Amino acid sequence: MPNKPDLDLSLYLVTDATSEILGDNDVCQVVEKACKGGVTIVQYRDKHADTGVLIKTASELHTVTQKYNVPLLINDRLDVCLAVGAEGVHIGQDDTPLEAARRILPPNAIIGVTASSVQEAEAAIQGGADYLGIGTMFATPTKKDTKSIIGTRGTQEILARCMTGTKHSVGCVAIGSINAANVQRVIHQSTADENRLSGVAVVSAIIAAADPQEAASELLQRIRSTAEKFYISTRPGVHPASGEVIFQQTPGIIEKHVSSSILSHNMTNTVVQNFAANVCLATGASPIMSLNGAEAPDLARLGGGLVINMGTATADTMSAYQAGVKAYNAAGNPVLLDPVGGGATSVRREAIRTLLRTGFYDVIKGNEGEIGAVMGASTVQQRGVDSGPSSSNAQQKAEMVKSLARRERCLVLMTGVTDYLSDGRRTVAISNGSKWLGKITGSGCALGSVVVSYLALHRADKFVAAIAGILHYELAAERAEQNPSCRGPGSFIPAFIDELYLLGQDIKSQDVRKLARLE
Ligand code: 3NM
Ligand code: MG
Repeated sequence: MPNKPDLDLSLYLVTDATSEILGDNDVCQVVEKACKGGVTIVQYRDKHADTGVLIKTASELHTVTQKYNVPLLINDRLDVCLAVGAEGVHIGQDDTPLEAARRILPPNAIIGVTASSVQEAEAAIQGGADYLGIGTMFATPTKKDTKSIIGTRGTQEILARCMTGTKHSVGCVAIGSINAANVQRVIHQSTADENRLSGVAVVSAIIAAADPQEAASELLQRIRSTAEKFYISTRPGVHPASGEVIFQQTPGIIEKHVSSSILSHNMTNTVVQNFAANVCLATGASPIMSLNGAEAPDLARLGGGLVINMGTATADTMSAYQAGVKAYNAAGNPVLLDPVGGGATSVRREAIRTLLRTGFYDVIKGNEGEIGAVMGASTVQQRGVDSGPSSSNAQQKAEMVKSLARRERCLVLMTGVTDYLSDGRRTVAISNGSKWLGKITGSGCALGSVVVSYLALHRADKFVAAIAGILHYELAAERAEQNPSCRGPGSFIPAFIDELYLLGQDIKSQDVRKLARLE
């Protein structure tokens, strides 16, 4: 048996004996298949069986798990653990208290404790728990009496306090509706700085699977490749570019974009569709304006990016947005969330909450009120979707984007006269653009369409990719405003489309360093 310090929590299987999940299958056979597929630890959990049955089944399970060198823990029942000599127990907050369990079990027994809050986690660590089971991540039909649904944000708060990345750490697994489709973003979004989940615990994703071995092996493979697929802004192993390096890289990225025909898939409102599509074309991307969730999986595989522009959050569009983010997350291609008018109505606030729960966004882009709404801290009641008067200074805005970027583990772009972009580590203020951008409809939405195709194109560093997209857009707007043909918002639009195209043609002869107003 592995010693306690070697406890591998990567893929933690919890059994279930109910017919809805186990069906007619034999739990020992299912666990054996799961062990073959690579589960690293097993918990025998049966809330209803008689003690005699529990001991018999646990003993049979132990024979299986020992064959695969996988520790077997017993849910709640110390007596069953002792009776069969299993490696340890898992206890909930209402079960035998940790210190009593420690006294009863042999010194090398593994004891895991369920924690749903920072307080419970701290108490369990103080008490010497070997690992924490953090939950409930998402509501699950498997356990009907769950007390608190904490999501990735609640999990992140616990991890931030538990120092899972240090040597005094305790391993943590999350549980509740985790499956192959969401496991990577759940791990990514739960991470707090260096503190990440050691793994995830699942019941139905393996027990109810048609092929438990295949399901376990797929889950494990995804868990192990999370960092390559989901990262905040810099691909693992790529040194984050800053200052001068960003200026050096920008023209090359823009030039590559111009001839890329990269897909910019927009789920956006009818008001801006035409303008955004023209903007995409002029920058070298290939736009598709499709609000059909059913075709999102096919489109997601084409290597482009998706804009979810929450302009009209009806039941129909919401299900399309959700299908969209799931499809792009699965394909590993970027998604930008534009929470249009996010703070204006309760419907939109609820829509933001739903969308944040559904998937991972590489970029969250909005004006100050919208970013505030996403933070859940908006005190300003928005009137329409236009940006209202600003209530904070530059420092506060920079702090806002930085803290949201850290919380959601993505890029945050706050648009305005000055745009603020942060990946939680690097924050930049960009003061290029034109006053006319604020006088035409859809200029913010179209910027999202451009940023997402730049992200799809330049994968090494999303922060640098977003800056290149923003500069392409805003330097073109400046040139359009200076063009004699531009007399106001109406004539600005065609001049702007022209300049988006022309800037792409002569970007190599431009001194981006001199033109860009970056801080
Ligand atoms: N404990 P599934 S949730 C056993 O929140 C259990 O502590 C939970 O099942 C907790 O992976 C849960 O099928 C069931 O959603 C998880
Ligand atoms: Mg329990």
